[in-house]
Amino acid sequence: MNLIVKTELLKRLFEANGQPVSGQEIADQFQLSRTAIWKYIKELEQDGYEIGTIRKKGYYLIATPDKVNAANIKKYLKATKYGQQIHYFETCESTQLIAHDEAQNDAPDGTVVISEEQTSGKGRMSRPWDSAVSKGIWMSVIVRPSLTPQQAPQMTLVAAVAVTRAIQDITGIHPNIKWPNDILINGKKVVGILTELLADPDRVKAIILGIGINVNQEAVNFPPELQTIATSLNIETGNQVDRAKLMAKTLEYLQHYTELYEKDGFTPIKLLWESYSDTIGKRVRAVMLNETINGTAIGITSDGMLELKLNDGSIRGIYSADIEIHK
Ligand code: BTX
Repeated sequence: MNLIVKTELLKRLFEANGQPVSGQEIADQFQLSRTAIWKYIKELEQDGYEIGTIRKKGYYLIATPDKVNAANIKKYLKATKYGQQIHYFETCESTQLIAHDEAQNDAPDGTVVISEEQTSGKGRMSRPWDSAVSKGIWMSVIVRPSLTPQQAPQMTLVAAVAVTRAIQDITGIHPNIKWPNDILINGKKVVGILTELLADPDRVKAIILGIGINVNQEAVNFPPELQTIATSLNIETGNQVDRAKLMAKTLEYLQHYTELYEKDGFTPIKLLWESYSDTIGKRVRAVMLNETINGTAIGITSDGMLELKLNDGSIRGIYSADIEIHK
């Protein structure tokens, strides 16, 4: 009840665009007293909203805190399933760890774990992910698509397409995807995606999509070793970007493309992915655990493998590697 009333109050305050909203009307709608509504207003103020009062007219919104909490996301959210449950933290070690617990505890499809800060953000192969306070979107989405464990790795590519499209819609910038999971702007990493699987041999129980988007950092907010390889939407556009709006758009596309993948298979995702990719057609070096190979990236297969044409003309498919693109 608490969250429903708060969300409705906020929605009305936003929709009123600075004009007063009647506390009495909301009190009537929820069959609460005006004092109860006033208490919710005080809670919102504690959450960082600045709210003014005009006698006999009601409450009006002066300023919104820059937080990616459920109330802020929900005012933009069009996805019907993803983001309906949001677990919000000011700080945590890694949203992936919390999402794993939630997934084991039957969290529904589309549940989101989001934190303003991660003290131990994870990349692939135990690499660290820098997650500065309130500068990015550090979220894990628990998805339960009807896919076999063999089809699950392609969800990384589904997520990459969804995030790229969302960034494009919100900022007008056209990022590139580098196989399999990096999203780059001007050759620097702006997004990282980590896909983890909870599965039985024949059935996917949940896929945990860890998505890190650098949004409002300035160059100095990155540690020195990342300053030449990482960027943010703020650095690239010169503008602060509304994280809640971008997150809502990302969830909308994530749901849309996951459903498309379930319904029509991988081909439409593959085509979209290839159109955003900066890997296809390039000479690349693929660094794998036990070997390194050079070749020209010619495409991705229907199960998400990157195909390289080697110098001797043979074709080699790779599932997992770090890719360096030759200039
Ligand atoms: P990755 O292994 O492809 O990238 C990790 C590498 O990227 C690091 O070794 C470092 O060189 C570089 N790097 C670290 N932090 C950043 C950053 N903020 N921006 C650009 N480059 C960086 C990519 O792994 C997968 C990252 C997933 C992060 C999300 S955040 C929410 C969720 N929770 C969690 O702990 N991880 C995921």
